[in-house]
Amino acid sequence: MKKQLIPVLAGLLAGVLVATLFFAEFTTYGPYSTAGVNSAAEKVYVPLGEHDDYYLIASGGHSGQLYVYGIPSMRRIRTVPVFTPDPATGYGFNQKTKEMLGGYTWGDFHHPALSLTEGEYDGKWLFATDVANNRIAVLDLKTFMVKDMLKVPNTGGPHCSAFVTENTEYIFLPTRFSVPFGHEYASLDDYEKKFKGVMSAVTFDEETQKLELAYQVALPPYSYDVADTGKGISADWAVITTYNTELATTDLEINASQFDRDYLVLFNWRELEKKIEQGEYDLIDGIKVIDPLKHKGGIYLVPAAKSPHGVDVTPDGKYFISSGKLAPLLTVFSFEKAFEAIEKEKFVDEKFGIPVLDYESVMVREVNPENALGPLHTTFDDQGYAYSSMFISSEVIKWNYETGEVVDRVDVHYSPGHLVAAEGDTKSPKGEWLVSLNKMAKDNFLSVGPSHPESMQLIDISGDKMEVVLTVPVDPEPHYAQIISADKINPIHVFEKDEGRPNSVWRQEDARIERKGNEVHVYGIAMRSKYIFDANAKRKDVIEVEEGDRVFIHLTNIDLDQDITHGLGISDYDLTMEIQPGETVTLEFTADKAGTYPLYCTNFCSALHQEMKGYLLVKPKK
Ligand SMILES: [Cu+2]
Repeated sequence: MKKQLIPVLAGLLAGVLVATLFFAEFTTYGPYSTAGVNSAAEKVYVPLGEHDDYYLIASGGHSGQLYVYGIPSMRRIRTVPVFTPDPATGYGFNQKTKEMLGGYTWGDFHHPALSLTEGEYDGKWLFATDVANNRIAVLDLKTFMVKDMLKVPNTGGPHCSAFVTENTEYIFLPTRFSVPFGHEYASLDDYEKKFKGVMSAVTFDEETQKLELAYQVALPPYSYDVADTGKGISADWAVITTYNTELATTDLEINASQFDRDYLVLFNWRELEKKIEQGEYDLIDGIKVIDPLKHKGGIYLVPAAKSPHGVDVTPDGKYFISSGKLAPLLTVFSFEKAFEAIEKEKFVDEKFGIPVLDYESVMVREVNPENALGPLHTTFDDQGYAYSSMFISSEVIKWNYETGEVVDRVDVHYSPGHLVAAEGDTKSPKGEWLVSLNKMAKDNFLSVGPSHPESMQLIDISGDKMEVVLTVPVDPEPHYAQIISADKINPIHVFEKDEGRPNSVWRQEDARIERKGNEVHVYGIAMRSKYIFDANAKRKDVIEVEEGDRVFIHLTNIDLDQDITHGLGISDYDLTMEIQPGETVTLEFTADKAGTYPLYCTNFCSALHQEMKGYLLVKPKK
């Protein structure tokens, strides 16, 4: 007995020691500390019947989707398809959205950008960019649906976009990779001569709800990373970070990290607009292109710390802060100093026709918090503080951008990329909340195999000390997000009944099937709990066509009640659609397989939802 007692006690002691160390580790942050449990939980609790105070609008990265969360609960409210087909909503399956996606089955949604009025979110539109397939989309925030999509030419991934000017005059999309015009073949030996770092200026017309390419700028063949627009005194300006100013064409890990400084591109978009008006551009494949080698002015380069990633303009519009991912520095630059340097032509060099400003004459201060590594992005609160993410040291640093003083630091888990504070990139940030978009979750959640989710952490920034109050998993991969006051967004509950809408049917007796040659048009109704495709048929819920027919099913959901959405799935035809209350949607396909195919409502709509079904009958060719 005595012999056994020692190992047992030793084991207990070791256990206590391990537990102490373990909890000591975890009491350094967030909801796991005993003292903080209630307050952190209370801070994020939103009772049933009440709603969150803010929307968090996050890009879904290479899922091609938009994620909508509520803050402070961090509940994921909706996944909205943007660049990728989505069977849950029929997006990319129905006629209109299939055409809009242009045949692509994925996208890489990098940055969401809310429309602005006088530098504030107006809650009307959301712009989204696809880094994989060079597209920009616009969503109507009354419906959270994509209204238009534009393919952007001459671009190798609009990574540092979209960014929007103070009154949504332009949405700018600088490329990530340089490519030759028209994506034509070119040897990489001709990189310097033939490749261009094209930035596109896109406009959005609220009336027609259309995006249009206004002009492009042929910037040097660097890589462009992130960007921001000015505010107030700097409202006519915008700034972009570059890397690979070494013009490396292979092994960028080494070859694009040679120089101690890369550049920020500083440009005056009013001046560029004037150039276009005055005809100072080349017309290339029908696109107006400003080439700084020929059309000088309005664009400048500012040297910045090695391979900068983020650049963010302060709410007062006075400074732009760049973060060098290969240098531990946060650099504060002054717009006023830059304007003065431009006026006095304090140029130290010229690159591809663009004057390079003297670093010292634009820089205000370098901030280098002790042991903080990998600064990426900066967001702002309502008290004059900046919050910067540190990718390598996995923390958020709170600092005063007027003095450079670091006032607080908090660990995040792990490796934050972007971070976002409530309306933190507008003229009037709200403070209150900050979300750290972490690239790694590692051990935070139950394991689902070798690939882990990313994580988002909600941080209370209302007091002097930042407090991590909630950690949630997230699908790959939010690159950027914006937080907007919930009261700025007013979605509709049902689509307005519009009897003049093409292909719509509102009275049951008007539902009909019309044949025009080998085209069959079904003008049908979806309602609780049935389909009416042909009011005069023996079986109103059956569509019968001939093999080879081109079929158009135009369906109107006449249930004008909130949340009564219907669907239509056709078995074995790989077809699905969603029809929201009051909406008319068209599904177009060729009936190329003869046979009997059940169809049914995919979206639960009533107690008799299971009864909402019918048949597609495809008569074989004789
Ligand atoms: Cu239904």
